[in-house]
Amino acid sequence: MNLCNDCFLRLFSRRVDKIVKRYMPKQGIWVALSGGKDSMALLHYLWEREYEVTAYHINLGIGDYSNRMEKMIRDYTTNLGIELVITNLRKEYGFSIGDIRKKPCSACGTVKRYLMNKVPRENGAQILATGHNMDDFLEFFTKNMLGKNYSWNRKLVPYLPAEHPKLLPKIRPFYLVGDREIEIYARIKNIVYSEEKCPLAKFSGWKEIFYEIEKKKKDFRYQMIRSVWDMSSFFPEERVKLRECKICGEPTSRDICAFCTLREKYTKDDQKF
Ligand code: Q46
Ligand code: ZN
Repeated sequence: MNLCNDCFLRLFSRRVDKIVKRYMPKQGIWVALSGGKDSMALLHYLWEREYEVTAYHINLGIGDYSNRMEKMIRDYTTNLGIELVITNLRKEYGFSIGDIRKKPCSACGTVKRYLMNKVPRENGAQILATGHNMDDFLEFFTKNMLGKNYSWNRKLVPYLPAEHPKLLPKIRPFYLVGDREIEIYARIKNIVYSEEKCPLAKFSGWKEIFYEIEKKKKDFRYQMIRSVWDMSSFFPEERVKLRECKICGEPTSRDICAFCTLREKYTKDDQKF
């Protein structure tokens, strides 16, 4: 669509506000920041609308890349006057994602899910907001369908209520806008973010395919995500009984949670809990 900046910003806000106005509390909002465009734009969006937010960043210990992200986030949140909480995985838990050779992204996912729930909750958060966007969800949906992981599609919604007293509800305000829209928004608003990709990231190619389709089928991505949202509750439910980890007390479906298992495996002997 050829829109002037004002019309673009109106359309962008209309789509984001569909989620924010429906699900976002006014206080106790923690925003997970990686340093990339999505999370930095999300923080800016909420800050501009005077939501009371706390920024949260995890230094994952992926070489200098993690230190560069941390510095940029520190500078950015200081400029906006937003409180920032940082967890340094290596210093606080004795291991880092840079140490993990086998499937580091899967371990990283475990670490982020765990800390992004535990740290905000222990500090009074009511909800966790992440910068996941429409294109991310379309990619998850496509992969879930191809891998026959149908039940995982139940979670591809803009708001996930808490399933356990120790789990925070999650909100994805950018559910109805994608990479390209957020890039334009960030450019218009002069938002600082890093274009550097994590050195461990793998190229999937799915997003490029969605954009190719959209060249021929206008509004393809938006129509698809609306359908994913509508369909989510029709997918089979995974019945997992959550209990508390015997080591850390956080919710898990096993005796020992995935985070404590990782920590036990990768923490050096002298730093073990
Ligand atoms: S999972 Fe993998 Fe990302 Fe973690 S190790 Fe980097 S690429 S940051 S979203
Ligand atoms: Zn645990």
